[in-house]
Amino acid sequence: MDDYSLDLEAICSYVVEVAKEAGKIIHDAKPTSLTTITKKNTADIVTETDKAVERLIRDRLSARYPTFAFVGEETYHEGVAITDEPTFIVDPIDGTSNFVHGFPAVCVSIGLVVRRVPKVGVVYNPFRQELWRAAHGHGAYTSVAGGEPAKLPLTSSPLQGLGPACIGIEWGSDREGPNFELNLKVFTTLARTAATGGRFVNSLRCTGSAAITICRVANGQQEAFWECGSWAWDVAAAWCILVEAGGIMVDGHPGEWSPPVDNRRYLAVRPATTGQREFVEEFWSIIGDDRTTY
Ligand code: LIP
Repeated sequence: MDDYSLDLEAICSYVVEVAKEAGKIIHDAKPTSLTTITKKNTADIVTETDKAVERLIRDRLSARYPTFAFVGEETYHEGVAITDEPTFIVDPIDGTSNFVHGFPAVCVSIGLVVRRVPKVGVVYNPFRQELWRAAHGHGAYTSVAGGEPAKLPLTSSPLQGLGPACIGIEWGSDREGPNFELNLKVFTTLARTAATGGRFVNSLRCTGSAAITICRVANGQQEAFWECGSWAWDVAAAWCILVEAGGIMVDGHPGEWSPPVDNRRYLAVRPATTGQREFVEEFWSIIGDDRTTY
């Protein structure tokens, strides 16, 4: 129980049921160009399935928890604020571009935040039947196809800086201006050799789903994930899973070690016995004084 007297484990179990029901709709959907709607640009899209799934999740959660607030990607509009009250933060389909391409890195992401801190997280990929779940204080678990849940992290060793790191990045939908320029600078610095001014990291990965990538970081399978410009619904659920696994989430810009869930700039670092702080400081040093507009 926390200070709102919430049974977080019971909430998590119910959210898993809802995520699986939503996942069946996503799995059985057949998105076409007719059901794909362009939002800001062709890299920022939504489908009728996103909207239908959000309606289902909202109905289920508000019937069971009528006093909790709800923020969903597809019903969000400017002015909606995340308050201190218990709030479900939902991305009905994280990885919509993957979804319309039939690329199976797609998930339902349902988080519960209290005082803007993630307390419950469920991420479910219906195409791989891969589930991650966590409730604050109770650990994080993953399972595949209904198999035995494994406690996270699956693997853990000391962090040894950027050099040996596999890092998740995303291109996002801003392809000009300061946000794009900072992405280019960070990506090329991570990739370049030391002789040409870079950090020569082991590898960069771009899956098209922030939630799934953060869960992989929580698993211990990638060292970090960095994105500026994503939204609370992309990260809220996976953030809880990451922290329960022993990872940390800090600001994507230098300085803030405890950002709020709607920070829009995120650096997730995997569970490790040592080296998390040094890893973050090394990453932040690449950004320096450059800033995005988020
Ligand atoms: C997407 C993210 C992705 C990010 C995109 C977008 P969507 O979520 O998960 O990592 O780069 O900008 O926000 O739109 O598929 O729910």
